[in-house]
Amino acid sequence: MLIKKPTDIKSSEITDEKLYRNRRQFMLTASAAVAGAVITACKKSPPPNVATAPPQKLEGVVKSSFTVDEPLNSLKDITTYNNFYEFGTDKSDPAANAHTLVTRPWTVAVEGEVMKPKTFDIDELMKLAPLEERVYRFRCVEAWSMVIPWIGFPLNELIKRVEPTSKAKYVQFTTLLDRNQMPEQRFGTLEWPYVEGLRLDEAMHPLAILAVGLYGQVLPNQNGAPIRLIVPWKYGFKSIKSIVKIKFVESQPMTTWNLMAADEYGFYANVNPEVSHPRWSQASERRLPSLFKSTKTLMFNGYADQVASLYSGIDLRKNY
Ligand SMILES: Nc1nc2c(c(=O)[nH]1)N[C@H]1C(S)=C(S)[C@@H](COP(=O)(O)O)O[C@H]1N2
Ligand SMILES: [Mo]
Repeated sequence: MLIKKPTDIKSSEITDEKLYRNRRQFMLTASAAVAGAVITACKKSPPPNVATAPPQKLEGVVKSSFTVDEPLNSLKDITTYNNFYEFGTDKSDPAANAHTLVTRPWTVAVEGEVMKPKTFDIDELMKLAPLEERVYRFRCVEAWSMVIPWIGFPLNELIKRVEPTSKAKYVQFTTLLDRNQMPEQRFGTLEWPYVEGLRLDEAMHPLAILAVGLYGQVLPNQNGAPIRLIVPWKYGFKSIKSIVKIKFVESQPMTTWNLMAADEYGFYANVNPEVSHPRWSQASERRLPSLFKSTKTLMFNGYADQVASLYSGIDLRKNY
């Protein structure tokens, strides 16, 4: 009789973005074992006794026409089912642990191939452009999705302010690196800090926003406070959280998931029902809180009319 070794377990049996087929896994086995033990131990301890601050309402938000007319997910769904590996790899971990993130003071350094590099204070950024409410479909590569009323402003508003040079072809985003505030950064779960990137024309697209809130209030920590990217036609992992640096560069920058498992996560990560991830079909999705994959996934997550032209002449099977 064959006994399954852990390495024989089909990756499709695993239900989230955690990494099992990674070359780095071999190098990290020891530290992962330690991390696993600590995570288990933490789960047994009582939940932290945190005084929950009342949600801060955002004033002067205008409704945008870039909005889908679909039933919204509840605030509870959006704030308790999260991927934010800096606070743990279970969907419930960020809600339990992200209270250690300190979001004021906070700065975002905008640098690289720009005429006017500048470090923005978060409160200055919040006033850079009128705050808009936009209801977007949000789809994770794990094949679940939500409909979320984000509050933010177009990323292109910030890009125009800093005046990219002719050498700026891509934009790289970096999350905060602070193992005291982000406990999982003590372990080799991912390579820290989390980084993501867009082509400059993608970043300039009016659908790409920097979000600072949702449901009328300041962004909850677990959703990437105080400022995170939202690119609604791409898989969730492109939407990097708790950004501290935005850098304009000449060549395609490294992205965290591509670095961890290049055969699973490409640079583009456009939602595409025709190109399956090795572990999850992308043809349909589970619209939370449903338990079933009964919603058909749309090309570019339903934003094809607006964004398909960005990819004309590109083979989306190769450039996944
Ligand atoms: N810094 C950072 N950003 C991140 C992640 C992360 O682990 N760390 N997870 C990504 C993934 S896989 C998804 S699906 C979305 C989840 O966003 P949400 O929790 O607001 O729904 O955040 C993305 N941004
Ligand atoms: Mo994701």
